[in-house]
Amino acid sequence: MRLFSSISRQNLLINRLNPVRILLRRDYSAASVAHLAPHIQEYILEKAALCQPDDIYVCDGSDAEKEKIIQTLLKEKLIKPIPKLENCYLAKTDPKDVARVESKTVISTENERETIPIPAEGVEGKLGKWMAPGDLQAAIQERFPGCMKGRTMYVIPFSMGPIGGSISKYGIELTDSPYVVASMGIMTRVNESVLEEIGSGEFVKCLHSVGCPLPLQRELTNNWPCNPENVLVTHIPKDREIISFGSGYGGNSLLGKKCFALRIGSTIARDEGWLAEHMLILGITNPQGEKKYIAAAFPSACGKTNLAMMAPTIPGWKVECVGDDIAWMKFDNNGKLRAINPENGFFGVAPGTSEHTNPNAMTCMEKNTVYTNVAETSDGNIWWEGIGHDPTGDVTDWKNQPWTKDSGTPAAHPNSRFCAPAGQCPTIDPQWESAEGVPIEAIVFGGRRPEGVPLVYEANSWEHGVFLGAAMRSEATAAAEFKGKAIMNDPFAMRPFFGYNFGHYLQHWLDVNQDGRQMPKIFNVNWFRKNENGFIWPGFGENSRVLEWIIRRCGGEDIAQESIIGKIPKNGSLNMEGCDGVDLDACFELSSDFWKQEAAEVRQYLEEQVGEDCPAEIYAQCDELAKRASQ
Ligand code: OXD
Ligand code: MN
Repeated sequence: MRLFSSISRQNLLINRLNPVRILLRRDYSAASVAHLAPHIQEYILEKAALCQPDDIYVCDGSDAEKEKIIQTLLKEKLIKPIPKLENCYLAKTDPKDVARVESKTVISTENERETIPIPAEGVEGKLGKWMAPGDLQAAIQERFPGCMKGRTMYVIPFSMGPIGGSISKYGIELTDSPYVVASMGIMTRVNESVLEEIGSGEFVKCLHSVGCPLPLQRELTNNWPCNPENVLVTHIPKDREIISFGSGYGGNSLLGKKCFALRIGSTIARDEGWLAEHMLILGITNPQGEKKYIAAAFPSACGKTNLAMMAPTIPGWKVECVGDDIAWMKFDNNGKLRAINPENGFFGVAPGTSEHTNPNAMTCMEKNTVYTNVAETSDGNIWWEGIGHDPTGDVTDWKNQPWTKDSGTPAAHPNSRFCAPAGQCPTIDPQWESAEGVPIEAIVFGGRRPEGVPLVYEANSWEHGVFLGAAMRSEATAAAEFKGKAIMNDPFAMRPFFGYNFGHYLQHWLDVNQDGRQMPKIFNVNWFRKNENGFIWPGFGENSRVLEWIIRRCGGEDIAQESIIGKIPKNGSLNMEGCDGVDLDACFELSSDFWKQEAAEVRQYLEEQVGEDCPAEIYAQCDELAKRASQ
């Protein structure tokens, strides 16, 4: 960590007038600032002048620095060690700061239509929120002046993707939260060398403040600084800039993740002709040793991490993990789609993760992990619902209250998380840091659909596949502020993460299908169909049977038959050896009434939400589905 210096108010004022010169006039050793390009200095000092921190530290990403940050967090009682786990810590947040806040997340462009399609009259738009540039400036001025008083501004140079990789991009996050520094150090590649890589080139500007200047103006809960009444997470695509205020949690504050890798990332991807998607990436190897890679999009909390790290139950097959949340995908010069996971860690939902559902995640988070809002036990361990065993010792819940099974509330918050280094996953793919990315054979969409949607089907064409992404729906998630189990449209699992108008996004997906490119096959899966006894399909490791079928289809095997919705497995083609008692007929039952209604509801959604911005091809695909279901 490099100490820049204490900045006096006066200097900050002067800095506003001539930031670069003033910085260089200060008493630094030439070597310590020589590597900072003028435009980086200018960015840092402009924001420092606004936020008025006491100090500025430039992070170098070293182990010594990590240790220092942990010590700071311990001193501030923001985290506590978990005695049973090596170098693991537990943070508990203010209960008002527990998830992404979609209602306070905006994109700012000159024209509203660049950001969101205009919904039909009287309909609330659900595909993102727009803010006029003038209103954004006003909102910033209401929140940021002096917001870091008494605190340190940390400068985090980070890379999304391997440093130097052809698909990678760089960012600099300025934050007053050491918790964010610790978490970004796991989730991204934080390294001084990023500053050199940026050189005089572009970087994504990320400003974050918890909005709690010192001395405190409100009492903290759990020592967790935040400003829930004034949360605002903003994106300015034309400037490649993110400005986030008031929340210390996850996607609101670890700006490399949803804000950069998806919202700003999708606009960069559109401009540069590639795809930035809410997708896991996995490698699957058959008993003959042939390996293929798949990217898969599921809405938040639908088991992406479990699928990415799955232990296959079919003998001889191996699944390895490249990433569990985000894929950046670019066609190479040979027309092959190649993907990287831009992240460096997993920010996984803890509840439901167990030795049964995800043994690899359990191993991955045994050390060097920051847990947030899980419960703790009196014998020095952590616990959550669905961890697969009873708690050992007395439990203190995520709100710091004594907890028993009769408490009537969950011990761990449903959106509690583990933040663990990806390299610790026992099944991390040997190619996971490949600079040029791994070749993608198949793209898979899915969601939580208790009714009507079969276990797996294949799109008839690229255009049909794009329609499947557009038509995605799923039960609501705890990862955002929604309650209950309503079925929500979540196209491409990107509804909270589009960086620009979804109609234009669909056109971009249609446009990447070009002559000379090897377009991946597209599939839809549903592990979550239910009957009166619960889930029909056992899920988890058994999902490898579905992946096997997908991979065999990619190899051109004649194991699919036409249906009203696309290609489904021919009878007997799904490998069910060793998996008894599954009602496969129920998994694949197709009701034309269900699909007629589904097509009608999807059309209504597209008409109301996307209107004339929705490409005609997508409406045509929807009409085709309705026609096939009516025959
Ligand atoms: C996540 C999410 O945290 O999608 O990954 O909400
Ligand atoms: Mn996600």
